[in-house]
Amino acid sequence: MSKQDAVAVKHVDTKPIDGQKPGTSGLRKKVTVFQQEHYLENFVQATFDALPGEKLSGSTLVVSGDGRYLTKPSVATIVRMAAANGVGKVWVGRGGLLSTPAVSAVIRTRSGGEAYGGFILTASHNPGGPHEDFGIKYNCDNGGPAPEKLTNAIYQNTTKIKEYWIADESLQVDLDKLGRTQFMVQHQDGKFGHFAVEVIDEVEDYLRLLRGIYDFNSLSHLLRRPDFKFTFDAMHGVAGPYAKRIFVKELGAPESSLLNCDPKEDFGGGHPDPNLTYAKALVAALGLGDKQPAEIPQFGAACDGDADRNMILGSKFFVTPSDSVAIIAAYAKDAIPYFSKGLKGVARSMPTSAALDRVAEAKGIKCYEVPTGWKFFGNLMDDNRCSLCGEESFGTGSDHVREKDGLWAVLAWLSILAFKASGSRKENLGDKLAKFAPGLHIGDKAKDSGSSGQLVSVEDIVKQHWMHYGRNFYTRYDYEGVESGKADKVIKTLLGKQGEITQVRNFVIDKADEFMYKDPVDGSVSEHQGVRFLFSDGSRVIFRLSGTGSSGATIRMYVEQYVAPDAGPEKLFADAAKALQPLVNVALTLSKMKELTGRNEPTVIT
Ligand code: G16
Repeated sequence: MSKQDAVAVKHVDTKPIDGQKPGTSGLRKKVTVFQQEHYLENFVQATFDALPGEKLSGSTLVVSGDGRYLTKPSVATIVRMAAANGVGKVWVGRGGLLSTPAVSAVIRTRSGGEAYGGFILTASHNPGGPHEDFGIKYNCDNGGPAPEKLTNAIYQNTTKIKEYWIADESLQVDLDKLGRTQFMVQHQDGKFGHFAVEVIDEVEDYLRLLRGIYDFNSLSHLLRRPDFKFTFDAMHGVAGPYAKRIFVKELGAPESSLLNCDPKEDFGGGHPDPNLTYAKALVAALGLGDKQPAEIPQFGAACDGDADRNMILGSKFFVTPSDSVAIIAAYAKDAIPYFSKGLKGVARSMPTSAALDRVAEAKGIKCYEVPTGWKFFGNLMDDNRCSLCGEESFGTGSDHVREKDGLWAVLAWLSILAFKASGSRKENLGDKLAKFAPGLHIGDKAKDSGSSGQLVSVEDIVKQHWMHYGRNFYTRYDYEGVESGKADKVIKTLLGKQGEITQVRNFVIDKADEFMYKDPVDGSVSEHQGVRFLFSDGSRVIFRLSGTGSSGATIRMYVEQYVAPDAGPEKLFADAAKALQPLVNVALTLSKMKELTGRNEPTVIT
């Protein structure tokens, strides 16, 4: 492109807009808020201004999102601002689409890790559409979400911003067409610079990474077995194109295994949060709904809007996210080639159950406990302290990227199923049970488990795990859309009770505090990360306010109780809701939830 055709950079006067403080994972607001004049531009300029100019100049950035309403115009705006701020090249996924873990993969691996960082346009599991949510976050050159130091600097910049720079509207690219478009940009100081936009295949880099982690041959063998039925629900989020390419094209699963795999700007009117309340299609298909389908698959999974969360189901069986990461840790070395040398260490967020700690202890590796937010795992991974992480909030992942990774988790579970079916481990839950509790049966498939080539059900894998490590009964109550003042009062009431009371009903309080985290790598301290009550029998109740909502407050109440393996199958396999009811009542009493919020029931129970 010649200098005559150069795109001019404009300078635009602006002023600070309130409330641009990033939450647990970026800035999430209603679409109508993002549509205010200068709203997106202010945040993007504040981010550029928080990055070192010498690093940004001539750099490569990734810009893409989960396809929700406002994604494409926002990509176009950020691309024009990147050109104006001296960035050399922008990679955009086809259609403006890249899943959150795929952005991390592109930053870390494409062209040998050339990218300096990236903007991800997503409000994750929150609904989309003209009246729903939008979001933006910045990821650094390690592929992970910006640490608090950087998000604080971005926020400070938003409170002082006076101007931003953007290239003229003639800088346009067809986001649906793969390929590179070259531009000449004329900056405000009259200098010229080169700028390129490359629309890249949204799956390719991510798929290449997964191929190096999993045994695609054995996964393909499993998915092609006529006696194995699998269902994946993308909830109309960005996971769709990845599922089509990976499960169907690469691994040979029938196309009919996929549900809701066409990305939609409003997620088909649904709430793209993979849990028992919102993943309705999957829950019904796996026999966990009101009606029983004629044929129930042995395995089902769903991802959220940006494909970083996952839910794992077996036939009529739900795997809690806390159990899921513990079970992946238990099988990692045997079932996943990437981990064949063993795990360096593992980590979980504080409210996540301690099931993972028990596996770590058995394997002689360290288990780190960090505040809620994937960004806290990044330092541990960068410092080679941990290779596998998980959160109760349906997030699981490893150090292959620096985001949680929904499809990775699905492949991890399929690898465990393939491993169990390969007959390499001669465990037989039926025999074990017969010794343990004569006369107790947990399903016919259990009798076949471990025998050569026989499929082992998800339920049996989980029950075997509990019998070996014990079970951390776990539930989370969400009170969504609570008035902020009332939610604050609940937290204040709980803090007020700490130190004041020592026992609630039969539960003796061992320790009560507000969780504080000191990062072992850089020494940074994060305070006020959840109110905890730890009881003498190892049970816990925890309260915190969600950091991912776009308006009002969501109170999360986490309840956990451990039952040791020697308690026997009847106690270990008991119904979780019933087993936890006494402790749930304690949590409700402590928090005065009903009195202070006026809510008799939570909105979501997981
Ligand atoms: C984000 C973070 C997660 C975190 C979750 C908690 O998830 O990336 O690490 O566990 O928020 O959300 P809350 O603060 O609402 O409890 P996502 O999937 O929304 O990006």
